[in-house]
Amino acid sequence: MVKTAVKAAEEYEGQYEYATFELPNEELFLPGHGLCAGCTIGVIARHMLKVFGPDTVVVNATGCAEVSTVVYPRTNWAVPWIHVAFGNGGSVASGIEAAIKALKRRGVIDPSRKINVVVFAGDGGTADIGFQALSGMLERGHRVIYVMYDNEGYMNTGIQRSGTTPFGASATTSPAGKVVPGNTRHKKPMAAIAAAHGIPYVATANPAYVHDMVYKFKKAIEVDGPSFIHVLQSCTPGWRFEPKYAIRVLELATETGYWVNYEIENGEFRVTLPVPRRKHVKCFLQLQGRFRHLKPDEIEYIQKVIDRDVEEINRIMGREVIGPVDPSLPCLTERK
Ligand SMILES: Cc1ncc(C[n+]2csc(CCOP(=O)(O)OP(=O)(O)O)c2C)c(N)n1
Ligand code: SF4
Ligand SMILES: [Mg+2]
Repeated sequence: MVKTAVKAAEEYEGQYEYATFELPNEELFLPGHGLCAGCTIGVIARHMLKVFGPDTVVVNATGCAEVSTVVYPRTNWAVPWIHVAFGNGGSVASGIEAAIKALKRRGVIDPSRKINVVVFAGDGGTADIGFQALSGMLERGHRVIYVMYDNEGYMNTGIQRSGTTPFGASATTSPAGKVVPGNTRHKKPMAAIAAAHGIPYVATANPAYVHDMVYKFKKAIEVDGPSFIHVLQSCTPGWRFEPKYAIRVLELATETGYWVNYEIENGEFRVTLPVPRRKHVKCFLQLQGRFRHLKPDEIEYIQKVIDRDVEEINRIMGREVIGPVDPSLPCLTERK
């Protein structure tokens, strides 16, 4: 999959860089966790820590990432880690960052030591209940990397909808029925909302494109101020796909334009993963049970919303970085 992206990059010369740095072999997110088969939280956490390194404090809000990795007396985190409430990741991380600064001023911590503070929180813990803590943290300018893993629902508590659940998805609090086609609201654009705070670095990422994701993690730690990375994350029981499709479904998110990988660096917007020709959104939807009830006109409505968003992105970029839907593209291609 990375090769495909690199090929696209060649076609769009000059717009696209990949991480050229080596990742360490050392694992700081350890195996033996209780995440479901096909859960991509582990892919995100593992690569995040490879980039951030051992001098990192992880602030983990209540959610799947937390309950599946710290079952007493075990932990999968080989770095300092703190569990915080569902909604206060931004506040706790702000306090930790301020405390590190104070200890450096007093000479308790070597002032030259670079310690990364990262919030690792779900979509519910970020876009909904944790929103004000996040906003305050961004506004005050703390040097914290906020990584929001977005499985598009409250998965840990039984698949309730969240502010980032997409239109048409069936969840336990937005069930599809005869009248209502699942969730009737649209996904909250968290990266754009974070960017509106005027922070130095904002990005979207997709674990199916690991090079692109780690490149963004790397950029985030180089920033002197807050950064926000919105990462799409596939969830086997919540999205209802076979575990073997965990990465394929994420690829389809990008290949259909449902999910666009971009960054906003000091206010400058850039698509980091161009898609010259898009697949129809039905390719992404039909792999997942949560969309299985959708009627053709509802699928076409979702397609139209994506087309409109893509048009806007191309307008901002000043050229076509996300191409038109090509109906000849197969949804899934054979893999060896
Ligand atoms: C104030 C409060 N309300 C509700 C809960 C119950 N609760 C714990 S985690 C969670 C949902 C988490 O959703 P998200 O942040 O998206 O993480 P995910 O489980 O999807 O990984 C809820 C509702 C809680 N812990 N605290
Ligand atoms: S419910 Fe979803 S997010 Fe939670 S561990 Fe399982 S696959 Fe991951
Ligand atoms: Mg969630």
